[in-house]
Amino acid sequence: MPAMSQDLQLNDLEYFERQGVNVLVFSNSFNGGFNDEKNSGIEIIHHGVRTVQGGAVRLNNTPEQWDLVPKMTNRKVDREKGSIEVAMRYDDYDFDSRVVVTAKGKAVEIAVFLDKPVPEKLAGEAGFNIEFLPSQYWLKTFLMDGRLNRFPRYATSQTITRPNSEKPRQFKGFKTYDDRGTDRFVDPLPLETGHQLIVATDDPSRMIKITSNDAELKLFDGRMLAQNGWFVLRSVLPKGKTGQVITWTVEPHAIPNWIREPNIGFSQIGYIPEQPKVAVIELDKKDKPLATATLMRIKTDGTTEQAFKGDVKEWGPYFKYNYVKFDFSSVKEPGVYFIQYGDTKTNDFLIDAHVYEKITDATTDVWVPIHMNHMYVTEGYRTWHGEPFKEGYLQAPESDHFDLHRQGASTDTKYKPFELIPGLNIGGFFDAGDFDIETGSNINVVQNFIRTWELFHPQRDETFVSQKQRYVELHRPDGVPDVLQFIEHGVLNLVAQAEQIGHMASTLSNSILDNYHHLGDAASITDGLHYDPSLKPYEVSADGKRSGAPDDMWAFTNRNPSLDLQAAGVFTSAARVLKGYNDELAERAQKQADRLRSEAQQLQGQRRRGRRNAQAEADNDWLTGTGDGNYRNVARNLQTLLDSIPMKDAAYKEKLRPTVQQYAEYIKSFDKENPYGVPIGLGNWAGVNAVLNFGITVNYAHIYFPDIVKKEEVYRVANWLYGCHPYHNYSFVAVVGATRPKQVFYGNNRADFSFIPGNVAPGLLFRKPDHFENYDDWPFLWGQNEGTIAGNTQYIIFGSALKDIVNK
Ligand SMILES: [Ca+2]
Ligand SMILES: [Ca+2]
Ligand SMILES: [Ca+2]
Repeated sequence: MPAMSQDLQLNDLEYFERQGVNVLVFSNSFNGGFNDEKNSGIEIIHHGVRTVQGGAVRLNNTPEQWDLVPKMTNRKVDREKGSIEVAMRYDDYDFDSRVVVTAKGKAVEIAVFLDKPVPEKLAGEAGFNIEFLPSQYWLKTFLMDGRLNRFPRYATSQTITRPNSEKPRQFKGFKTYDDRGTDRFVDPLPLETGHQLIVATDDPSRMIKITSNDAELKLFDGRMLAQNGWFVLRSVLPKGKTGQVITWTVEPHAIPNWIREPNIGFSQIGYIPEQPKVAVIELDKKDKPLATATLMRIKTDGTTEQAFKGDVKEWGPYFKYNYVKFDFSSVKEPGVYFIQYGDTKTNDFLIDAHVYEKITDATTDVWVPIHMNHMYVTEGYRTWHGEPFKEGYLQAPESDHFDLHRQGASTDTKYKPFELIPGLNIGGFFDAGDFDIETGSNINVVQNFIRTWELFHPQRDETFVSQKQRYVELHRPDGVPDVLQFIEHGVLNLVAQAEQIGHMASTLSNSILDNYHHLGDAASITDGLHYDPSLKPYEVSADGKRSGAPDDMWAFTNRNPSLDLQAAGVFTSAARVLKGYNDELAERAQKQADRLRSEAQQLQGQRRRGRRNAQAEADNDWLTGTGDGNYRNVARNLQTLLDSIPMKDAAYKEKLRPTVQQYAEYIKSFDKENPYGVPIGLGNWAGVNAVLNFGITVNYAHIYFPDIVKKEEVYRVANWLYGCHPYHNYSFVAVVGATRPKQVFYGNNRADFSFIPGNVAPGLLFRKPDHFENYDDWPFLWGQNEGTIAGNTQYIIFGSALKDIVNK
């Protein structure tokens, strides 16, 4: 009778479960891409929140993102014993270990086994670690062997330095730190040590007791080295021993009969009177759905009244929760409302004809200009950043890079490795929470702005941009529509790449890891002086123009003809748009478009000759509806076809009709797939880009074929973005969403637990096997909280189209 049991049980999804507690053992494994993403190993989901992760054999007291992570080589579930065994390996050190996790009543036992002793090089360094989410533990009490203490709000414990030779190798041999010539690294000292730790003795929802008789427990604060560090509990593996070397008993407290509070999903920005209004209510699987819910109205005298009472309809289970819906579409009277379901009340929201009017303003007026590279950006009394990268960009040498880039043996340019490529420090946009120029993303940005401009001609002017002064000021109109200036700014960098390099760089990015994780003013990432290898480290030339700091950014220049073709496409459109505004740039863009196109076609010609005919045939089948009718293919291609409508004749549009009919079916298919009616991504980066793409296509399909894709469909993605989604009901768009937008995002001000207005979060990160998550007190997981320049400009198209539809 597992459902009634008070003990932890191994369930069908291969994790340990009791009411209020889930213990996952490598349901999510470390993946090489970005190394430690704080998403892997042994994890605890405690009363609905994933508060513990990272349980594994690690090589540091407080591992950082680029410290080595173990590769899982085997995972074995033993139902009879109620245990999960994981084998892990560090190839760099030829070091294997095993961890066996076994349910023992209300606790799990974690046992670490070694078949061979810890390698000499790692003795005293390798240990079993587990990590606690700081924002869920800070200011709470803990007890170590009876000694009381409190988790610090900010990193203020103590450190020592040790010789670099004692530090385990970091990812690909990179270093996350600049030792200032000391040849020593910083190592945190423990907050406490002992044999029994009880965390959060003052909070039953977070209390966990950890005991080890055979090993010393050490508690560290990982934020001493990196703002995204967690509290780490570890036991160092003993030297020279094999067999069962460490045993911990971990007992997460469970609140008796705990049932998660319902999460009432609704649109935080509110609803226009005539649109469908359906709240999706996420319920604990042990929660019994109520028969009705009510919509309450807050009157202008401050009193409340019941505006509507309606049935709650069951949708059914989706991953770990159960879903019901409450439809209050019949309420059309403008006003201030909230939803009440049992004892749960939402914050208030509006029903009003104007609720969509400002949805893109924060993104266009604030987020985008703050991400303009090579400019000084100011707002009122605040400077967001000075002018970055004044020393320009060097030709990247052959290298394997930490942000997933690569430079091959040949530069494909006239420049030698480390030679200055002139003229690249102009225009362009910071990629995301980092400060590099991803060329592909910057092409997308310009495309997105051109699409917005050509369809909707937004005249909004809230930003002063002077390329001459390299100066941007927010909320200061300068007589030029901002979108035009953003297009110009993007094109300035892309055209410079084509002119100076001869083709498109894959990226302009950091050369050293210890300034890649920069948090602060972008202008201080590099020293602004040209790197001169003849100077000693930390030395500046007598004329003050060169330094021995190898911090200059690099241009990764391997030629990619398909990227060149993309650039050629965007240059052609940009030339059209910029004509009459910046004729000189328009001409340069057109010239590069023509050159890149013919060169790229020549380069691609040999490779693609065979493939091209087959592809053309497939496209034609699909366009005429004689293909396999695969909805996902339809979805992928429809946008491109819709975009061509203004340039083509009526017959072209008619030919699209059957495809759009298929697409209308595809839209409805999501009502069966999940309770929210949008495509939900399960990848390591949450699915906002797919959701936005879907929203844009639905909007355009409605604009061109309103008889097939009905107006009511265009609100699906808006609802999702603004709060009708799993986990919580906060808006994913920073500051957009009347009373409750998300509070923290992975922007470049994330160390302040803040946001840059208008940012769009990736959204709900799926953790295997059944958990959706979006932290709103911890910004540092990029997969759920980072906004990108391409995604946020996609949002501008989506929002512009939605406003256009609503206003018609
Ligand atoms: Ca990047
Ligand atoms: Ca302007
Ligand atoms: Ca420099």
